[in-house]
Amino acid sequence: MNNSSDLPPGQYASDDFPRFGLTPYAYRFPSDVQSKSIAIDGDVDHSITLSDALTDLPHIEQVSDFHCVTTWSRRSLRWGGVRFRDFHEQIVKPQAAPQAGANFVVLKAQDSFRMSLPLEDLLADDVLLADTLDGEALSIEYGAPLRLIAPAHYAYKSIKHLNRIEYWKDEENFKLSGIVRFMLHPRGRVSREERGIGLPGWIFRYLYRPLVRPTASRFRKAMVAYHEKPEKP
Ligand SMILES: Nc1nc2c(c(=O)[nH]1)N[C@H]1C(S)=C(S)[C@@H](COP(=O)(O)O)O[C@H]1N2
Ligand SMILES: [Mo]
Repeated sequence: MNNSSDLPPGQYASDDFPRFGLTPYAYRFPSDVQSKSIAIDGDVDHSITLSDALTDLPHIEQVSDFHCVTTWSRRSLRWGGVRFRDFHEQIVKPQAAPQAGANFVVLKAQDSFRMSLPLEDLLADDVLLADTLDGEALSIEYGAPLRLIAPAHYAYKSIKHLNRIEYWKDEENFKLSGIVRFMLHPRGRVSREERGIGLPGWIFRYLYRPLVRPTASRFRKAMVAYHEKPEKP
């Protein structure tokens, strides 16, 4: 049922699932949509680059809701991928060896988008490194070739086109500039309405809602332009 009563505070159910993000990213696209390559770096004993981050790990499917901070939510999306926790325990720990206390994780994407989360949040049961949506390989719109899915957090944490993960002891290694700094919450938990910092969460609802349509439209136009010129990502 598309009933908003069981949605988190301030969210409404959207029938659309737009390609979305901060406007500067509308015209940025991944250059490699094939290889699920991930570099692991930061305060680790060994910096490594995996050519396929998902090999040798159990591939699972999970249905979850997706909550954009601008208040639209898309219900019941079926993502497939590997649990971040499995990736961390079975690949990162033995191969890269993050140092004690390197619990602040920075995620980076091919379009230069970047995001941080405490390691603890990434180890939750429902956090995936996802490579499929509805059983199909991720399209460019939805984050090809690999994205994070962190359903308990606003979707700005669910970074698309993921290709680099850094483990740090010190949060100083992650600096956001200007407006972005106040827009993005270090944890961004949906249930607590951690939309941003410096203002109560509900105030952001009114700031963001007018931006939904123009932003979705800009991202849609950019995608059309991309498909018309596939040789120029
Ligand atoms: N690499 C990257 N990841 C990103 C973004 C982006 O612009 N670039 N936007 C974020 C935001 S704000 C949202 S709401 C979701 C949108 O995901 P979708 O385009 O699959 O709907 O991706 C998040 N992850
Ligand atoms: Mo968003």
